[in-house]
Amino acid sequence: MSRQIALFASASSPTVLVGDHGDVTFVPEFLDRALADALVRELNADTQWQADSRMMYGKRVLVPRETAGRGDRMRQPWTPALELVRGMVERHTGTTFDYCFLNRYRNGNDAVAWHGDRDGTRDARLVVASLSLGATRSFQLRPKKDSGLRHDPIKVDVEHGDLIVMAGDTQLYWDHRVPRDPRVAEQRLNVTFRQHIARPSE
Ligand SMILES: O=C(O)CCC(=O)C(=O)O
Repeated sequence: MSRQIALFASASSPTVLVGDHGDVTFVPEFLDRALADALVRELNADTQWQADSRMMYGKRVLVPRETAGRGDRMRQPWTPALELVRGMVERHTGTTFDYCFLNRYRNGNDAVAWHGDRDGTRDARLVVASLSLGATRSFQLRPKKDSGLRHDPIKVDVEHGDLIVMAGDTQLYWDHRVPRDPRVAEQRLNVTFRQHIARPSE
């Protein structure tokens, strides 16, 4: 199956979304529809999603989306299509990834608030490659409050099969989010390919 699917895969030339104190590129139609559809089928069939919670103002609240992790040495391994796509993303970025973090936005009421990935950690400069599947949603970037940068929010509609790559200083200077959009009735999945760097003690 993977071989057949790979024949249909395509990558368009990237568009630079952020080039100042960060490096964010957007690749529309990184996956063609057949491969994107196959990935959604596999992830829907075979992922144990969990409802995460966060402390907010002293109360524990559920985050408005479901999450999961898959990858090397993880309880949930790569699926065949995910493994294939990991290879494509690795070739595109020139980076290796050993796990991915999955978000499931059940409809437009699910969202992720402004945040940077790996905030405050020494891994903040690692590449994060973010793949969109399913419903079209708005992916937004803005400078962190303490960054000293001035820039209006950057907004891009991410569609089924689109890829966003965040590299360099992005996570140090920029936050990103996917806001609520009550007009959206369909599910969106997001796969962020990441690197787990072993600590000396591991
Ligand atoms: O769903 C997305 O496009 C963004 C996901 C995200 O920001 C994250 O997993 O940290």
